[in-house]
Amino acid sequence: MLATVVDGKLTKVAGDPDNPLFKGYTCAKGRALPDIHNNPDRLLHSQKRTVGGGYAPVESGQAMDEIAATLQRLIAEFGPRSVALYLGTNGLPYPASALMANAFIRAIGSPMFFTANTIDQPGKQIALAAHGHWLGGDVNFHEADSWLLVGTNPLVSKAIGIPGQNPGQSLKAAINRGMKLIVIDPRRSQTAARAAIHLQPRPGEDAAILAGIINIVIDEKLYDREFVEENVDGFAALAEAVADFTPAHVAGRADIDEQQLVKAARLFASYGKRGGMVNAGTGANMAMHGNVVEYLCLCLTSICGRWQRAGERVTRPNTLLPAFTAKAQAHPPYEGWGYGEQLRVRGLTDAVCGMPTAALADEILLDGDGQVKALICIGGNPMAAWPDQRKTLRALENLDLLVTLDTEMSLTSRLAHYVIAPKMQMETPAMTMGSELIKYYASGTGIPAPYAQYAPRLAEPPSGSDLTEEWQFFLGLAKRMDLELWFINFFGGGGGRFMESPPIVCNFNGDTQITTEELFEKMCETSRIPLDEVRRHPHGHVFDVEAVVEVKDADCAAKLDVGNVVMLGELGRYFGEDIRVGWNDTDFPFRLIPRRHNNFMNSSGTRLATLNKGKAYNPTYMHPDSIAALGLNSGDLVTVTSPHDCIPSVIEADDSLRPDVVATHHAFGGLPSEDEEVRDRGSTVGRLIPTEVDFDPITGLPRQGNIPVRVTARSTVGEVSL
Ligand SMILES: Nc1nc2c(c(=O)[nH]1)N[C@H]1C(S)=C(S)[C@@H](COP(=O)(O)OP(=O)(O)OC[C@H]3O[C@@H](n4cnc5c(=O)[nH]c(N)nc54)[C@H](O)[C@@H]3O)O[C@H]1N2
Ligand SMILES: Nc1nc2c(c(=O)[nH]1)N[C@H]1C(S)=C(S)[C@@H](COP(=O)(O)OP(=O)(O)OC[C@H]3O[C@@H](n4cnc5c(=O)[nH]c(N)nc54)[C@H](O)[C@@H]3O)O[C@H]1N2
Ligand SMILES: [Mo]
Repeated sequence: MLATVVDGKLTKVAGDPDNPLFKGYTCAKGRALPDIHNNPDRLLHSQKRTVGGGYAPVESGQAMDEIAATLQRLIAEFGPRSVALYLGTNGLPYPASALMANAFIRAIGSPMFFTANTIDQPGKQIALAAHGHWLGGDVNFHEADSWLLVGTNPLVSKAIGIPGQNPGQSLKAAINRGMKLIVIDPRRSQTAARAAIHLQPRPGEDAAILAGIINIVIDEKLYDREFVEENVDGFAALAEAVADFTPAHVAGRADIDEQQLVKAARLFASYGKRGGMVNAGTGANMAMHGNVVEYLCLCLTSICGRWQRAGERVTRPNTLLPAFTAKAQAHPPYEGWGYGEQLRVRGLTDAVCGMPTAALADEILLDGDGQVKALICIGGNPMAAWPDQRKTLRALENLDLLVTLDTEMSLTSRLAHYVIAPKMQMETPAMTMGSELIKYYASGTGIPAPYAQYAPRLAEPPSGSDLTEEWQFFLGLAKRMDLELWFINFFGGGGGRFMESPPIVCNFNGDTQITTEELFEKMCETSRIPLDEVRRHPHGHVFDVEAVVEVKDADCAAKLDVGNVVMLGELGRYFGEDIRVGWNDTDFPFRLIPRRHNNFMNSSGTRLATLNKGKAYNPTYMHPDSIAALGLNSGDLVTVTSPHDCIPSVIEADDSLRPDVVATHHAFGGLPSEDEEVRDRGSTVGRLIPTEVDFDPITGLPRQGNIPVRVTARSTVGEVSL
């Protein structure tokens, strides 16, 4: 981006036409960065809760003194497990934050490190563990003739499948050169509207549809026999597991046209010279069976041989991460779950996707050995984003110490004992290492080029402010608690298993004097392209990396596994579920699905007039015919009720939805006591979601999509109905 800074203050952000990948593109959230930085509601000082329940500014050093003392007392009395850390999405723009937070929690000896990943798409890492990784990497979207997207809308989310640097242009170029896009989505999303085939099923049927497609591909022998023979295990087991998912069965349960399904399978498997991949998003992952959905995406990709092959260019060679040798071979499956720290509820454990965040509220509420007493949240907003808002509220109120690191008094910060005010994006240096790292967590993500960029600090923190960087806060605590921190530039997900260079480890103690710039230099000591070289290209650069996928090692016997017993076992049980029973439930005639808003990043920005344009709530989108059938009008106040709880909302006509489906954005709303402010704040979908009824036994992810609901008129805002 091109940022204009006047007297140290950020005044304008625009696209950078000289950037080789973004080509002048920015999103609404990026262009709003001046208003985000100069927001009058931004915290310029850390806050401490007063006896009366209000907040008063506290000098950041003093806040660290007091927090460190409380943590020491809690650890002495209840042990290290009593301290937990939660990393939300806004920890991620700052490359050192998560790493230092992780070093801190390890230094005190607590296993309780949670992230938003396990309320997002943890099935991606579970599936990769069960299936294995292809060491040649992904097919390049820019070269593929077909692509299949399941429950993701990358034109808005920029998250997966279509390269997110300029998704509109990338997709347009692909369609112009003949790519056939296939989209599975109960809503005619912005992405689905451009697809060659759009299947618009009932939500929650993605595993059935993918199994159905695999069944057709196997039955019609459209798979890549040579690739399967050479690189894939478990083919017979997969074929048997999907055999029951006949086109008629799938079309019936998913309520789609049988011929369209067959057409989609044939198009994906046999169209063009270079077939593309399959990626799923949050929509498909949150409707239960996310692990199986992700696993079947990998299975379909693998049986069709849709991975980069020997002699082809590496789509995502590292630039700021270390160089590696891409090879046309499998890294075998590995243990992905059921190990490590045991949770005290629902038989959950640590796993390759991280600790189950949906169980953290229970760990706070459940008395006894190991109970969590202190929680530090970095750039996350549990009250807005976690499932079961009322339970989350009880849990956060039960804590001896709640600390948030947040730029504003977010819904969660309003319950905190301390809110630490951080510097913002343009006041800190930035680099693209994290955008490279993400490919190890999920195929279809990251930047499809040897691209890197570094940006120095551009804006001054507002005058008179007292702001810290998140990583400095953790180093500050370490100093006061006399801890030694082992900062590891870790390569998470399953990727750490096959990175050729060992991670960089730095040792810090309270006396360490280091700047963020110096820390980045350490993190980049093993970069393929030296950081100095990257810095020479202020507009970002696609480096001249001649990385080509090498042939398979002569002694390599590793294979990708499409026959995992646990995954296919779940598919079998899912086949037996009579999904139609639920669909005739007159108490809950609609299914509520998630979708993202173009102008907000989860809860970030929802309060900002530049972005919400006067509409600071999340409507419940509903087909106009369904609104009429209820005798309601678009804009009416309603109550949305699930079997668990209810929320107020405002309905809005949207003919892109199936008539039996309603949709809304998550991470809006106030406290349950603020329901009357629904037209100013929206409401929290998480309140409708129980954590212990329908949940994934491996990751703990509850059913956050395909939620049975009824929608009823609400005469007064204050009314409560259940
Ligand atoms: N029902 C339902 N629930 C969901 C989802 C869904 O689709 N449906 N989606 C899930 C997904 S995918 C995710 S990732 C999670 C998100 O869950 P969280 O990450 O917990 O929620 P966010 O709203 O992203 O939290 C961001 C916080 O960072 C703060 N912030 C903004 N800028 C900065 C900054 O520069 N520094 C710091 N330190 N803080 C900053 C914001 O004020 C906000 O409080 O929610 C999940 N929850
Ligand atoms: N503008 C913007 N961009 C974002 C975010 C944001 O809040 N705003 N959040 C970021 C985050 S944290 C994440 S995790 C990513 C997520 O990125 P995506 O996964 O692409 O999220 P969405 O844009 O919500 O797209 C989900 C799609 O799934 C569909 N869907 C819902 N239920 C089902 C179902 O049961 N089956 C199928 N097949 N489809 C279904 C919805 O209609 C919707 O079109 O986006 C990131 N990017
Ligand atoms: Mo997410």
